[in-house]
Amino acid sequence: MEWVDEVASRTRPDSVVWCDGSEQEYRIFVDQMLKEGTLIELDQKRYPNCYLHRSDPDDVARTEASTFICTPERADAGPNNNWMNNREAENLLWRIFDGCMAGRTMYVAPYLLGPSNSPYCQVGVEITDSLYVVISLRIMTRMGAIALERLKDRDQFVRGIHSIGTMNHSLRYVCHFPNTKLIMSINSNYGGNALLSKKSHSLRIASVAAREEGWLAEHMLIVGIEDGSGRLTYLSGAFPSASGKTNLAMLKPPPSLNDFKVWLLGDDIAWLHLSADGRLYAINPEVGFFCVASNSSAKTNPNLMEAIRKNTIFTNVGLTAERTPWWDAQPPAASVLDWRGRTWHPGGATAAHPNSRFTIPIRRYPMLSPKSDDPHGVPVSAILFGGRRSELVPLVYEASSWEHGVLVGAMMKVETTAAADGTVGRLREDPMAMMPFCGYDMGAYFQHWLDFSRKSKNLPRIFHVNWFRRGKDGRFVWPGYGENLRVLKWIVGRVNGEAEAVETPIGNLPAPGSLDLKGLDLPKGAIEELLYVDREGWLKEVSSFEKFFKTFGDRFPKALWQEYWNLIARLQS
Ligand code: GTP
Ligand code: SPV
Ligand code: MN
Repeated sequence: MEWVDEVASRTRPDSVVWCDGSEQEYRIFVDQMLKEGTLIELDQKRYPNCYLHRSDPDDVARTEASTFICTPERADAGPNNNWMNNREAENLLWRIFDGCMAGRTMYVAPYLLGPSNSPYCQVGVEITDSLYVVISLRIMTRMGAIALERLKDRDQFVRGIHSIGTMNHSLRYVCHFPNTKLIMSINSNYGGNALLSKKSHSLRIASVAAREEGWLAEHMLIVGIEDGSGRLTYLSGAFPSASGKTNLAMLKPPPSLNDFKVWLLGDDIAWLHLSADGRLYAINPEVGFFCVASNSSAKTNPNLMEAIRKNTIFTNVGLTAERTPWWDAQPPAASVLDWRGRTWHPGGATAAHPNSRFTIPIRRYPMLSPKSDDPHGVPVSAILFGGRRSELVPLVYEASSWEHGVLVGAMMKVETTAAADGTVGRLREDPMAMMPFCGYDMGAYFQHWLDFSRKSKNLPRIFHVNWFRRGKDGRFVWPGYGENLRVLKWIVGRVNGEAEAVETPIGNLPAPGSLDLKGLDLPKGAIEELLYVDREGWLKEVSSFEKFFKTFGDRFPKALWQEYWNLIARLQS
């Protein structure tokens, strides 16, 4: 309460509202937004309790250039983060926050990350003047009274201060102070910049604590794969932003593999703790999805299409005359307004913004794992790293050891997507899909990963997958989506000692015939292309990482350099 008073005295709102997270309160907030025009009601018969939100056209994605880690020493943030001195940053930010809520209401939204009865549960409090943030937090986290309850016997919580400010792009800041567990964000109202529970708390602040306390806070999906015999194998997977986590977590088996069930636990963030049995157990701190609209259809993701029919906030999609949401993968519609509310003409720029998103309560999801609320989480048997790579990188390969797997994760690259500001399709490094989200020096982060092999002999196996290879015609070679289960089946087979592999310099690939391709009509030569290891190409690829790894200086682990030189030697031999 002292802290809330202090923030109020600096930002000077007209009133302060403490959020209880109730249904009734949600209705009041939604009604208020409908009146203000920050939400648009969709056809309530076809989309009950669903609304459209249009953001400021200049505020549609994470802005990495305005995201900072603020610590006493630059070295704490590493070359992977923008850095500001913590004291200077706080002074600067308080000057921008000064009086910024005048004429507005300040909302205090306490939230939990993780099940309330979990030893890994964390409390955060976000102060904000944005109702869009408040209603999103209520979908994405366990928000309200339940979190205050938890604070009764402790004062440990992550403090988040957010304001829409004036939306002045040049004064936009998303600043993280890991040492005091404080986040300050102003002049953006976009998901990853403004919902401070998400990347800011769950990853940037949590990753620093995770290193100190010996666990992992990762940009990962979590799924349980149940095969025909009822055996469950849990996988987690780190793919860069807009590169397939949600879609893999929501996978619907193709007809030829319909004896499988895929249970969802999480689609974006996983906290992993080592248990007494030496296994890594994963929980999803969130209880909602903030997921990509583009390409989502009954064909690519039928389970998602079912989930969005109720209680969903659509951000920056198009709107049909029937007041239904509309985006690229929807059947053609007459008279559509684009995401900015302007008349859309077929063939013009996309009606929905490429980074348009759905915010959905996880309980809407038809194949939610019965373990999704388990306080200890689920034991992970395999960790998948995945790139978005049109060339070179095969459909799947397995690392030969934990250490080799850490190198595989460290050597991830992605063709950039619309999830962050900047050019789309530029190839850049994104180790473990954490480049934008690791709250400290990634050299130390790699060491933290390596350290797990000293603590346990029972760690998950590590794999790399790539659904995004393109042929000479520019089209995807692999059908992706539900068909990805064929690759997961091989991975499940590997961890259970059933599937065959061939050794190659980069790792173990499926032996001929060991990938289940029954009922899949791939063009001739496609699977050979997808599983080909081009030594020359790989030598170039691996060599390109030397410069990147050197940016971490002494903090880059010696053992990882050793893995690196071993890989180069294997490729040259
Ligand atoms: P964030 O929420 O930004 O972290 O993204 P994400 O990793 O959850 O990605 P998501 O599953 O939303 O997929 C992003 C885009 O890639 C969407 O347009 C998907 O339709 C597309 N996509 C996902 N899986 C596949 C696949 O297997 N093949 C192809 N071709 N596209 C895919
Ligand atoms: C991502 O960019 O990885 C997302 C969306 O999942 S955001 O919440 O903006 O981080
Ligand atoms: Mn993400």
